[in-house]
Amino acid sequence: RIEKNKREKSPEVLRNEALAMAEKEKANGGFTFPFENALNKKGLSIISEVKKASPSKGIIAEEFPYLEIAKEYEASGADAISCLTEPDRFKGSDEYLITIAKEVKIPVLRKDFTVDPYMIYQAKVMGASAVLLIAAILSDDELKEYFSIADSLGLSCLFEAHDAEEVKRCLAAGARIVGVNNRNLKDFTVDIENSIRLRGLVPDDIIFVSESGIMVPDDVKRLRENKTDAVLIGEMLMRSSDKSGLIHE
Ligand code: IGP
Repeated sequence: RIEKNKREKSPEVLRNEALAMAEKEKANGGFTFPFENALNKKGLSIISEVKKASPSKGIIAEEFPYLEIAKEYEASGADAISCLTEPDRFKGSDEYLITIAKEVKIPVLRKDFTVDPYMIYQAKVMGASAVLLIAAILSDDELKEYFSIADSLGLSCLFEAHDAEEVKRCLAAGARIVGVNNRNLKDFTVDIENSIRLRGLVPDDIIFVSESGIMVPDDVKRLRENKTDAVLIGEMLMRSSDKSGLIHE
């Protein structure tokens, strides 16, 4: 029901609501950008993903007590949560994010295919701290425009790239957080070496995230050794009873 109400808002009303929230934060001491702060801490940060299904794996979790999962992530030391809101291929929902953001203290990334400014204002109103900008589906101008809208609302952007060209485009758009997806979206194969290969293209003062296909503690070890600032882990944590992923040192 919540989700329906949110979507029924006109772009104008939604935008004003998001801007009002941002103004209030500015008046109360300014934006704190909690998502990037969480990833900026010393050592490897963990972004734990709440995900029911994916196009490559189908249904991952038959039972999906999303709020409990998010709370377990938080209790196990996750630095941030990634919540899928895309309803078709990922069986996500805006309502999941709204509830989780209200109930946990760590920042929440809206993991969706941002293709319209509306979705950024919506993310703000829903309580997200960050949105995803995928270089493969956005033009250079869109990357810049969406980043600037998010920034003006106090939202961080996770820029997602999967090859050298896209990493460069993200950096040119001003990215402060670059995530390299280890999943090849054409054939769904995963290879963590993809982020290791591209690591050197991203300057040290920019947060570097490795996304997808991180399945065993050794993957994490290898990424840590290669100066990765944060890992984004979905399936492995969703299937594990240990929501820390056994990856904290
Ligand atoms: C998590 P995995 O392999 O740990 O479940 O992957 C995350 O990186 C993946 O869900 C993802 C994603 C995306 C989902 C990466 N980029 C873009 C939706 C949209």
